[in-house]
Amino acid sequence: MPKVRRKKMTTGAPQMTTAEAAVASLLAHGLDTIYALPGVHNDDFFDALARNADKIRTVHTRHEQGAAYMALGAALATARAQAYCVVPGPGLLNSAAGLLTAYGMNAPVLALFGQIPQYAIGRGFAYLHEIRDQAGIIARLVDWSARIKAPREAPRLIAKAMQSMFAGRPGPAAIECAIDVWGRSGPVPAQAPLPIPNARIDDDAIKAAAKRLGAAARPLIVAGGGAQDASVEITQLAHMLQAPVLSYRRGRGVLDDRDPLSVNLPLGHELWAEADVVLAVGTHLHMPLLQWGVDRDLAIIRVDADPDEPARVAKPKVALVGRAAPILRRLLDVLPAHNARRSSRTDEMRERHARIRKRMARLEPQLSYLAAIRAELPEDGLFIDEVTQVGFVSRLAFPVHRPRTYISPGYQDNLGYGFATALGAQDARRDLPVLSISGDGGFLFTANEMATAVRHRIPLVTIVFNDGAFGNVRRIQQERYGNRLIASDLVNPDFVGFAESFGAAAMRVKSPDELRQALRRTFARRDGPTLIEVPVGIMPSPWEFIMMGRVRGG
Ligand SMILES: Cc1ncc(C[n+]2csc(CCOP(=O)(O)OP(=O)(O)O)c2C)c(N)n1
Ligand SMILES: [Mg+2]
Repeated sequence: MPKVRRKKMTTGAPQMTTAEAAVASLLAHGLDTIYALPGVHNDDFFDALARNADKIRTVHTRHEQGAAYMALGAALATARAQAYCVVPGPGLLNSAAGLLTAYGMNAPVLALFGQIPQYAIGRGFAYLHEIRDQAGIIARLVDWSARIKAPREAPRLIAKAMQSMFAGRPGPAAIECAIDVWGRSGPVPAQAPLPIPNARIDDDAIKAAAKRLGAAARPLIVAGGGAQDASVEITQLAHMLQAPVLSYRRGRGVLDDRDPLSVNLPLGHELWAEADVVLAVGTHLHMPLLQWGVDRDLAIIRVDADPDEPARVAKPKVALVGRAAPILRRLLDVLPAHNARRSSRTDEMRERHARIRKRMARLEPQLSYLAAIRAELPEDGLFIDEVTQVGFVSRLAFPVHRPRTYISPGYQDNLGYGFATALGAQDARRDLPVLSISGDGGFLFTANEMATAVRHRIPLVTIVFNDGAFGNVRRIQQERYGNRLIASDLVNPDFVGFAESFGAAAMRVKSPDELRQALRRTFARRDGPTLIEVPVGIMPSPWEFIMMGRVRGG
């Protein structure tokens, strides 16, 4: 029976190679760019890209991690699916940190991996780039993966991959294809993009949530990465409830930081201690649940795209599963009937912000450098955070005004993700200024991609804060390990000379004021990549504002 059906489906279907079918399918899903590094396993696929170069750009990087991170940055900056393609074995592993980060950040990144000849997979014949159980390795990195074994399978599997990247918790998907299958021809049936299923909204749960929130005396909203597309709804809810909105890394910008109800981590920690009802939207709630504590006086309402997420650490009072925006719109409809009369918390919040700001004022020069950046980076420009001193403070104190304009690596917090991720963001959003910050340690993880930036004329502005050290590690060794320094000093290139040697613009600035002037000049030009080196000394620790203790539940 299945055989008959298959025959019917392919009757009259055009003859194509697997590679041609895959490229046609990417185009059918709206992709216009692929980040890639070629090799013999994927030559037929790259030739199909070459023959479609007027429809899909191939941005080649200098290392596979660059390709994965660029696809990640492009996905985060556009909220659309993005793809990268690399060779199997070492190519796959080189890209794996990027794919892992895409998983942690719920980013729709499609990885296309080559494979050894189809007949030999799993047999250990020592083919070029062979790796044991490649499919098994991939299956640990993403939620959905498959291998294309014949041309006719390509459109369906790519459509399924695309669907999986947006269904439930969004995230990456992966497809393998053997070296001898990419070039094989056969009939290829048409396949339209598949619909993205969304969970039915549970009206009983909406009512329960509305009742609890409406009656709350000290409501608090916590916004994570899953709230980025629900900015309008969260802003309305916050005002309706006079509820502060806590955001840290991935939720920054969901509520405009000019709104006094937008609160940072240390203020959120205080408010968590006082809250009677918490509405957590698109967040693991990792720090609150695992570090700050819960007790019976706190009712938690979770909104999450992943049905397994809400009850993972502690069972919430109400769980709403699905995309945040439609759920919150329904909640906004029902809430007024249950909402208590509320007086404005503006004055209280302004006073509390002022107190936190005063405590954090010692975080210099980080705060002044961030102020210089904010003064010059337009509101809709993108800021790409890194695992560095200025980055840590940015998570607490860089004012963000719009959703999806602050990109931070989330719980992987992997050093070296920033520069290449920012390149992808800037490549995909050439209409906006994109600014990347790195430490000297993190920058050299993907500094080779400066060649990619110049080759593809990507006008990214990169600031490298150079303290000649894995500064964060060094400070921990100084403070907690009796100053026994190990593996934390760094030998660096002349960063300005380094960037210029690729043909990028570069300059060195020595103060926040100089940085501001350099940024103004650079943003006015935007005709290619620019590196700005900022030599810095030891910076004060931000950790007391990040790793905070238990305030509930004993
Ligand atoms: C992939 C990865 N490797 C190692 C670390 C551990 N780590 C965290 S911060 C840091 C040092 C960062 O140095 P740099 O980029 O120069 O920033 P600085 O702290 O000096 O500002 C290291 C090694 C990490 N977070 N991620
Ligand atoms: Mg450093």
